[in-house]
Amino acid sequence: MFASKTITIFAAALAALYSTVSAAPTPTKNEVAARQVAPAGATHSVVVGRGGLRFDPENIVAEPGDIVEFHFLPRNHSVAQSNFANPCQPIGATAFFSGFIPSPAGQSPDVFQITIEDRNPIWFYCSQTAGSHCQSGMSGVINQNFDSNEFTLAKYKGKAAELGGVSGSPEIVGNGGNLNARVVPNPNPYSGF
Ligand SMILES: *[C@@H]1O[C@H](CO)[C@@H](O)[C@H](O)[C@H]1NC(C)=O
Ligand SMILES: [Cu+2]
Repeated sequence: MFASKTITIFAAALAALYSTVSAAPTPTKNEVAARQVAPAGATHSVVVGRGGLRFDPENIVAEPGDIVEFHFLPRNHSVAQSNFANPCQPIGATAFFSGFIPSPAGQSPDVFQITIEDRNPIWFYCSQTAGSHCQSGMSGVINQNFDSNEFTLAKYKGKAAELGGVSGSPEIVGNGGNLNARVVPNPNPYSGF
Protein backbone atom coordinates (compact mmCIF):
# COMPACT_ATOMS: atom_id res chain seq x y z
CA MET A 1 0.00 0.00 0.00
CA PHE A 2 2.69 2.44 1.11
CA ALA A 3 4.96 1.34 -1.71
CA SER A 4 2.29 1.76 -4.35
CA LYS A 5 1.41 5.26 -3.09
CA THR A 6 5.08 6.27 -3.24
CA ILE A 7 5.32 5.04 -6.80
CA THR A 8 2.19 7.01 -7.76
CA ILE A 9 3.62 10.22 -6.29
CA PHE A 10 6.97 9.57 -7.90
CA ALA A 11 5.33 8.93 -11.28
CA ALA A 12 3.37 12.17 -11.03
CA ALA A 13 6.54 14.11 -10.15
CA LEU A 14 8.34 12.48 -13.07
CA ALA A 15 5.50 13.34 -15.45
CA ALA A 16 5.61 16.99 -14.30
CA LEU A 17 9.36 17.07 -14.72
CA TYR A 18 9.14 15.45 -18.14
CA SER A 19 6.56 17.95 -19.41
CA THR A 20 8.83 20.80 -18.31
CA VAL A 21 11.89 19.30 -19.95
CA SER A 22 10.12 18.33 -23.17
CA ALA A 23 8.93 21.92 -23.60
CA ALA A 24 12.52 22.81 -24.51
CA PRO A 25 13.46 22.08 -28.15
CA THR A 26 15.47 18.94 -28.52
CA PRO A 27 17.99 18.51 -31.34
CA THR A 28 16.85 16.32 -34.19
CA LYS A 29 19.01 13.47 -35.43
CA ASN A 30 19.99 15.50 -38.50
CA GLU A 31 21.32 18.36 -36.42
CA VAL A 32 23.49 15.95 -34.47
CA ALA A 33 24.78 14.30 -37.67
CA ALA A 34 25.62 17.62 -39.28
CA ARG A 35 28.00 18.44 -36.45
CA GLN A 36 30.02 15.27 -37.00
CA VAL A 37 33.27 15.54 -38.98
CA ALA A 38 33.01 14.26 -42.56
CA PRO A 39 35.19 11.19 -43.15
CA ALA A 40 38.56 12.11 -44.66
CA GLY A 41 39.14 11.15 -48.29
CA ALA A 42 41.90 8.91 -49.57
CA THR A 43 45.33 10.26 -50.50
CA HIS A 44 46.72 9.22 -53.91
CA SER A 45 50.51 9.53 -54.12
CA VAL A 46 52.13 10.38 -57.45
CA VAL A 47 55.91 10.24 -57.80
CA VAL A 48 57.21 12.98 -60.10
CA GLY A 49 60.19 11.86 -62.17
CA ARG A 50 60.20 8.16 -61.24
CA GLY A 51 61.36 6.13 -64.24
CA GLY A 52 62.46 9.16 -66.24
CA LEU A 53 60.43 12.09 -67.53
CA ARG A 54 57.08 10.87 -66.27
CA PHE A 55 54.55 10.89 -63.46
CA ASP A 56 54.03 7.56 -61.71
CA PRO A 57 51.17 6.83 -61.82
CA GLU A 58 50.09 9.14 -64.62
CA ASN A 59 46.43 8.12 -64.85
CA ILE A 60 44.64 8.60 -61.54
CA VAL A 61 41.05 7.97 -60.50
CA ALA A 62 40.03 10.00 -57.44
CA GLU A 63 36.76 10.71 -55.67
CA PRO A 64 35.60 14.14 -54.56
CA GLY A 65 37.21 14.81 -51.18
CA ASP A 66 40.32 12.77 -52.04
CA ILE A 67 43.77 14.34 -52.13
CA VAL A 68 46.25 13.78 -54.95
CA GLU A 69 49.74 14.28 -53.51
CA PHE A 70 52.82 14.75 -55.70
CA HIS A 71 56.28 13.72 -54.41
CA PHE A 72 59.27 15.08 -56.30
CA LEU A 73 62.40 13.20 -57.32
CA PRO A 74 65.51 15.01 -58.64
CA ARG A 75 65.69 16.89 -61.98
CA ASN A 76 63.75 20.02 -61.05
CA HIS A 77 60.21 19.19 -62.08
CA SER A 78 56.86 20.93 -61.59
CA VAL A 79 53.16 20.10 -61.74
CA ALA A 80 50.99 22.54 -63.69
CA GLN A 81 47.37 22.42 -64.81
CA SER A 82 46.38 22.50 -68.47
CA ASN A 83 43.32 21.37 -70.37
CA PHE A 84 43.05 18.70 -73.04
CA ALA A 85 42.92 21.15 -75.94
CA ASN A 86 46.19 22.91 -75.08
CA PRO A 87 48.76 20.48 -73.72
CA CYS A 88 51.83 21.91 -71.94
CA GLN A 89 50.10 25.28 -71.42
CA PRO A 90 48.51 26.60 -68.21
CA ILE A 91 44.73 26.95 -68.37
CA GLY A 92 44.94 30.57 -67.24
CA ALA A 93 44.74 32.47 -63.99
CA THR A 94 43.22 29.59 -62.04
CA ALA A 95 45.77 26.96 -63.13
CA PHE A 96 47.34 25.13 -60.24
CA PHE A 97 51.13 25.11 -60.05
CA SER A 98 53.60 23.49 -57.68
CA GLY A 99 56.44 25.77 -58.71
CA PHE A 100 59.77 24.15 -59.62
CA ILE A 101 60.92 21.74 -56.96
CA PRO A 102 64.60 20.89 -57.55
CA SER A 103 65.04 18.00 -55.16
CA PRO A 104 68.83 17.48 -54.89
CA ALA A 105 68.66 13.84 -53.76
CA GLY A 106 65.87 11.45 -52.86
CA GLN A 107 62.38 12.90 -52.59
CA SER A 108 61.80 16.56 -51.83
CA PRO A 109 60.82 17.58 -48.27
CA ASP A 110 57.74 19.33 -49.70
CA VAL A 111 54.81 17.78 -51.54
CA PHE A 112 52.15 19.36 -53.73
CA GLN A 113 48.53 18.53 -52.83
CA ILE A 114 45.30 19.00 -54.75
CA THR A 115 41.91 18.38 -53.16
CA ILE A 116 39.54 16.88 -55.71
CA GLU A 117 36.17 18.63 -55.87
CA ASP A 118 34.30 16.69 -58.57
CA ARG A 119 34.72 13.97 -61.19
CA ASN A 120 35.65 16.21 -64.13
CA PRO A 121 38.95 15.35 -65.85
CA ILE A 122 41.98 17.31 -64.61
CA TRP A 123 44.99 17.48 -66.97
CA PHE A 124 48.46 18.24 -65.69
CA TYR A 125 52.03 18.42 -67.00
CA CYS A 126 55.59 19.29 -65.98
CA SER A 127 56.41 22.78 -67.20
CA GLN A 128 60.22 22.35 -67.20
CA THR A 129 61.36 23.79 -70.56
CA ALA A 130 65.02 22.75 -70.12
CA GLY A 131 64.73 19.32 -71.73
CA SER A 132 61.11 19.84 -72.92
CA HIS A 133 59.63 17.62 -70.22
CA CYS A 134 55.97 17.94 -71.27
CA GLN A 135 56.74 17.38 -74.94
CA SER A 136 58.72 14.30 -73.90
CA GLY A 137 55.63 12.77 -72.29
CA MET A 138 55.69 14.21 -68.78
CA SER A 139 51.96 14.67 -68.31
CA GLY A 140 49.03 13.00 -66.62
CA VAL A 141 45.33 13.08 -65.93
CA ILE A 142 42.99 12.70 -62.97
CA ASN A 143 39.57 11.19 -63.77
CA GLN A 144 39.99 10.68 -67.51
CA ASN A 145 36.68 10.01 -69.27
CA PHE A 146 37.10 6.30 -70.02
CA ASP A 147 33.98 6.27 -72.23
CA SER A 148 35.76 8.46 -74.78
CA ASN A 149 38.32 7.35 -77.36
CA GLU A 150 39.21 10.95 -78.04
CA PHE A 151 40.03 12.55 -74.69
CA THR A 152 42.70 10.06 -73.64
CA LEU A 153 46.09 10.60 -72.05
CA ALA A 154 47.72 8.92 -75.07
CA LYS A 155 46.13 11.52 -77.38
CA TYR A 156 47.15 14.34 -75.04
CA LYS A 157 50.75 13.11 -75.15
CA GLY A 158 50.59 12.84 -78.94
CA LYS A 159 49.53 16.46 -79.23
CA ALA A 160 52.17 17.50 -76.69
CA ALA A 161 54.91 15.84 -78.75
CA GLU A 162 53.75 17.71 -81.88
CA LEU A 163 54.20 21.01 -80.03
CA GLY A 164 57.97 20.52 -80.13
CA GLY A 165 59.29 22.77 -77.38
CA VAL A 166 56.42 25.18 -76.73
CA SER A 167 55.51 25.21 -73.04
CA GLY A 168 54.58 27.62 -70.31
CA SER A 169 54.22 27.81 -66.54
CA PRO A 170 51.38 29.33 -64.52
CA GLU A 171 52.38 32.49 -62.69
CA ILE A 172 51.07 31.68 -59.24
CA VAL A 173 52.26 28.78 -57.08
CA GLY A 174 49.39 26.92 -55.42
CA ASN A 175 46.05 28.34 -56.59
CA GLY A 176 43.93 25.93 -58.63
CA GLY A 177 40.70 27.87 -58.23
CA ASN A 178 38.27 25.67 -56.32
CA LEU A 179 40.67 22.70 -56.49
CA ASN A 180 42.48 24.08 -53.44
CA ALA A 181 46.08 23.29 -54.37
CA ARG A 182 49.06 23.93 -52.10
CA VAL A 183 52.70 23.10 -51.42
CA VAL A 184 53.10 21.67 -47.91
CA PRO A 185 55.80 19.80 -45.96
CA ASN A 186 55.49 16.06 -46.59
CA PRO A 187 53.00 14.94 -43.90
CA ASN A 188 54.51 11.41 -43.81
CA PRO A 189 58.25 11.87 -44.48
CA TYR A 190 59.22 8.41 -43.20
CA SER A 191 56.65 6.37 -45.11
CA GLY A 192 58.23 6.27 -48.56
CA PHE A 193 55.84 7.72 -51.09
C1 LIG B 1 64.56 24.83 -61.95
O1 LIG B 1 63.94 25.14 -63.18
C2 LIG B 1 63.49 26.48 -63.29
C3 LIG B 1 62.75 26.63 -64.61
O2 LIG B 1 63.50 26.18 -65.68
C4 LIG B 1 64.68 27.42 -63.18
O3 LIG B 1 64.22 28.76 -63.22
C5 LIG B 1 65.39 27.16 -61.86
O4 LIG B 1 66.55 27.96 -61.81
C6 LIG B 1 65.76 25.69 -61.73
N1 LIG B 1 66.35 25.45 -60.41
C7 LIG B 1 67.45 24.72 -60.25
C8 LIG B 1 67.95 24.62 -58.85
O5 LIG B 1 68.03 24.15 -61.16
CU1 LIG C 1 59.77 17.51 -65.37
